[in-house]
Amino acid sequence: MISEDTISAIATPIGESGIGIVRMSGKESFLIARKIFQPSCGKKVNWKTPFKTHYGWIIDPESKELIDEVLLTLMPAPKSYTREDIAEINCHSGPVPLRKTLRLTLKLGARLAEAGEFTKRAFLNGRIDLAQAESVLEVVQAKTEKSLQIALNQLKGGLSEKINTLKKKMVDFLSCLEAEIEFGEEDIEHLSRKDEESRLKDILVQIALLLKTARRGRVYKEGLKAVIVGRPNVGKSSLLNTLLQRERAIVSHTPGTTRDTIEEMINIKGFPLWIIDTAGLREVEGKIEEEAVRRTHAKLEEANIILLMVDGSLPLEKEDISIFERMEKEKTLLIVNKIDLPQRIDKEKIESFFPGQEVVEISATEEINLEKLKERTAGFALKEATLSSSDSFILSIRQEQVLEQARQNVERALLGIRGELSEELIAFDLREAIDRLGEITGEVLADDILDQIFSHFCIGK
Ligand SMILES: Nc1nc2c(ncn2[C@@H]2O[C@H](COP(=O)(O)OP(=O)(O)OP(=O)(O)O)[C@@H](O)[C@H]2O)c(=O)[nH]1
Ligand SMILES: [Mg+2]
Repeated sequence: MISEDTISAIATPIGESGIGIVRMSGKESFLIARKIFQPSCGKKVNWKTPFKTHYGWIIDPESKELIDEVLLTLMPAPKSYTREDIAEINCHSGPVPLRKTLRLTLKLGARLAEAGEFTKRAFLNGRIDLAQAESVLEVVQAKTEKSLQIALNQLKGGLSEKINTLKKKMVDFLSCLEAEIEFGEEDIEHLSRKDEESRLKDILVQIALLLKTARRGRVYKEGLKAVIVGRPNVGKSSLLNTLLQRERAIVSHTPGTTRDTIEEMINIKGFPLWIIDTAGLREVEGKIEEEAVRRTHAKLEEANIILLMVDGSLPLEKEDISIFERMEKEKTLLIVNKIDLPQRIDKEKIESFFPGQEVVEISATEEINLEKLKERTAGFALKEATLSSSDSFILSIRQEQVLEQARQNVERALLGIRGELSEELIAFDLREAIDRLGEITGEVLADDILDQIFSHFCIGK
């Protein structure tokens, strides 16, 4: 289904840099390029030679105004990103030449592309399926090498393959059911209810597995949260700054320096990790100040890792202990800071609160043992995402919801079998589930879903 109109957009970010690209896709793109491009030194362009780059100038055909010195690449259908004729003009990247070149293409008959429309065409023209199209966005947004690997695996079709295998199993089963419905008691071989049940169970297990790997994959995409907590002045903000390698938070010797939470992302061993610095928890009249606790509490709730810090140069205080008591032990990593100073802390006492756990001793300002701290933190992160990246997938919220619906449909079919419901009803649920899987790869689709998906892309992608 090749589109009728030709789209055009600036495909690179606007700003001053080396190269900026205006890209056109559609039937008229070569024609428009021909009207505005003049090869240098009177050379001729062979418009039929594909994938050749031509050097020359963009000139307004009406006013003869010189717009930019460019390289023009022609990619004829179907061997292009969209499977349509694509003309890419590499301009000097400045807002003026790019916008002027774009405006010329629009004047000569192209239409401004919508967000994600190039990728949408690649999908509509059958070069990639919807799961692959969505992963283009994941590739662009990947924040670490690992999340990039996962996204690229999806772009290659890894997720689609899994979905299609699952779908085939369901279709096979459905056709057995349908044969039974059609031929009733006649002489075809019937599946026993027990066989039916075990086939559905197998399908359920596989959907559940996919949902689980997707949740883990999300760790690589969205990152984990590590919250630094402790009483005032132990060095929480200093640790944040050292991990970021810049002075993000104000550090001072006055307790109570940090008032609000500060969140920043770093890359720890391939995981995007949000480091959250909090206001010190202090004790007023024998109780931890409730307001600070409340503010920090919300952060602790959503934290995957708690970096609980004490000051090694001072004896343990009641405040430290009441903080210890409030933390979820399984996700807490205990840090003794300021080991560059003479140590006065009672390590045995700390360890009695965290039996069997390693206590990491660091100096935030002198950068001692930071690698070890990163490794231990990554260890926590790994617990959340124990799969190797090639097995992981990042499902978009939409894909996850659709897969969840499919799971519910299969579950209903299974209940139907157990409850001796008619084959028709079971087939109905199964058909629904198959349709849901089709929505992931894009075989079954409503128009507004497409618009919604591609609206997250940038224009020119
Ligand atoms: N010697 C030494 N001093 C440190 C170390 N880490 C932090 N400090 C000092 O301790 C003081 C408090 O540091 P901050 O990072 O502001 O402490 P905080 O925990 O964020 O304090 P609040 O925001 O008040 O809760 C500052 O004077 C830091 O320079 C360390 O590893 N060694
Ligand atoms: Mg602070």
